[in-house]
Amino acid sequence: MGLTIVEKIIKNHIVEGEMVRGTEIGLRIDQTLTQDATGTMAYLQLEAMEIDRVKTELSVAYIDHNTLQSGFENADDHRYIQTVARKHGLRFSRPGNGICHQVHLERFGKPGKTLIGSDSHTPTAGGIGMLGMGAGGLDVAVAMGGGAYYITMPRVIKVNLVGKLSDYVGAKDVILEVLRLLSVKGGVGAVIEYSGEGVKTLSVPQRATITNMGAELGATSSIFPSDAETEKFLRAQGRAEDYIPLEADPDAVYDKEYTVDLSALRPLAACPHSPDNIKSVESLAGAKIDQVCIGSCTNSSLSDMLTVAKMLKGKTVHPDVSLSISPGSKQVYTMLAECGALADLIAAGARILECACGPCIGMGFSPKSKGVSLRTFNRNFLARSGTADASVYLVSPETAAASAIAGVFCDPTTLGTAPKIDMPERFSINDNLIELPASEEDAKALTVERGPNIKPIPKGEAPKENLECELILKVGDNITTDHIMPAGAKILPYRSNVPKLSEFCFTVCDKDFPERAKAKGGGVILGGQNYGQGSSREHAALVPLYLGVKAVVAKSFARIHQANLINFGIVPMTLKCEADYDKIAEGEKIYIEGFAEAIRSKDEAVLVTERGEKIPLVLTLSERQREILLAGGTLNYTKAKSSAK
Ligand code: MIC
Ligand code: SF4
Repeated sequence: MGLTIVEKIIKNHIVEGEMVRGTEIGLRIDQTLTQDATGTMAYLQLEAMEIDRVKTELSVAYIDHNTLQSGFENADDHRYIQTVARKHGLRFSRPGNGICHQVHLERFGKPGKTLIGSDSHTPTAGGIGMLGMGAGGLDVAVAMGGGAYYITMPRVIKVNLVGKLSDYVGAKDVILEVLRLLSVKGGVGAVIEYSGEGVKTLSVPQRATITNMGAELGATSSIFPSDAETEKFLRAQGRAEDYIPLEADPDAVYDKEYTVDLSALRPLAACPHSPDNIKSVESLAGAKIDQVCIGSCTNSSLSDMLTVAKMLKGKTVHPDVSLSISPGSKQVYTMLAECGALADLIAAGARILECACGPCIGMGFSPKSKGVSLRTFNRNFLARSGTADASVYLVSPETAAASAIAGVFCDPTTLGTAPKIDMPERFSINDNLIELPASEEDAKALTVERGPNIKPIPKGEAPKENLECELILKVGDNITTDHIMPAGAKILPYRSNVPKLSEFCFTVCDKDFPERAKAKGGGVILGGQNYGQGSSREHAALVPLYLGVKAVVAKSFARIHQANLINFGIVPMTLKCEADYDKIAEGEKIYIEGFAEAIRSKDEAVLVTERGEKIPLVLTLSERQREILLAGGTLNYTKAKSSAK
């Protein structure tokens, strides 16, 4: 039987388990990446596990999220990460060098290799045929130490692309169409593989836009074949030697197949507050807008920026619209400057930001009250922009630029023939902001700098035999990690300070939650479908741990968050019967007899409510995960394992 692309990569990297769908497998990881908002925790954990030098082929620490630096906190974190990287054998991408996923694609990603990153958009690397996966910082730390990364052997969904995109229809419209077809839950447990004749018509940056936003499908990863386009891109990056061809066998078996006709696609928009709430831009045309933001790891490549520059050239941004542009990397920024396109953007009235995540993670550029913001980003979750009552729409750079000029939603296909963008034979290459680590010998004398904002990591505890506590919070479906642990300019500086961070936990849903959780000494949370979707931030598990949360019961969990809960010793359990969700009320006392015993060896447990309702719960855990939970989390587990050795 033939293999899919992802199966070929897994076959070359599997170190534990069998390639049987739905079972746990361990993979050897070739490369890792971190960004600063999750990186501090990852490196604190690397240090706690006493890993002196990284054992991967390549590990890179990027600074791209917390670059506002409105106090000492971010700068302290940057210096901490820089000194850890030097000492422990990582490359360090300095602030100003760009967004991790864009830079990694340009300078480091390799077809056929594995990459995990402490950021959910790590699958961007699938644009060059690399298996990139988002993970919690602790899992990244383990991989840096040479340990395996565990996932459930994924289902493989094939998206067959036919035809060719029309003028002014972008790669963003392709992934928005896939989101319309599959929804934010449609990719759970799966890798999305793109194939078909249409693939050849898409450049690597276009493919990367599509794989990037596969994160919003809940997918484990997304991947394109590695072909002549991939070779062209790598050669233009001065990395022709990194190319290998990679495609699925003709008789590969897929779990599901969809076809997207690129020629039939029209510009689309994801409407508030979910990336799968899709409408055509045509149906929104004429509605007033207040803000446009172009950039983020989804749409900040040179070709995106050049397209926007050509559309804005000689025009002025509408007086009622504020337009921000953040190029994805120093390479993109430099090349925009070199060819004069930057001058066109500035002349049109764009507000040029540094090459970083910026407004995508609420670091500045929040919209006005009740503002309508069009963004080329990948997430429009409630309040993520920093303005709770704003309406954020996710669109292509083409739609964004056309609308910025018009002052209203504008379908760019009404503008006639699109400008032609020629990609360079060779990108401008200058890695001077990527610092190399100290040699192993020199590293011994180096000290790691730790500012006062860096607080110790809370420790998990072994579970009690019986669990008796309160249901301290009940929430609905599709709760994101932005609900659990919001980001933004006010909160992000505390990513390495869990006690301070805990003051903001779940406040988007319930402003009293942190106080209540503290007063009750913790308890259990009840969620709906797809609990914990979105970001990879392990703070969404660490902070509840700090507040005393012992278990989360939900209808279903998002992959990375479920792994993070287990890593910190919080037990994820699902409702056997979804209708039982209605039988438990917030504030009720609950009891689980034989809680620890269930974790040790059972697949089920029964939760009894104060009113005597008996609710069966399911524990879907591998042996390894049971051991981790019994040890009170991965840090305790790894330490116990290494001292046993
Ligand atoms: C995001 O897009 O939500 C982030 C910020 O990049 C996160 C990581 C984080 O919370 O630091 C992600 O996607 O994993
Ligand atoms: Fe940064 Fe936004 Fe991409 Fe997250 S989604 S990595 S915040 S640009």
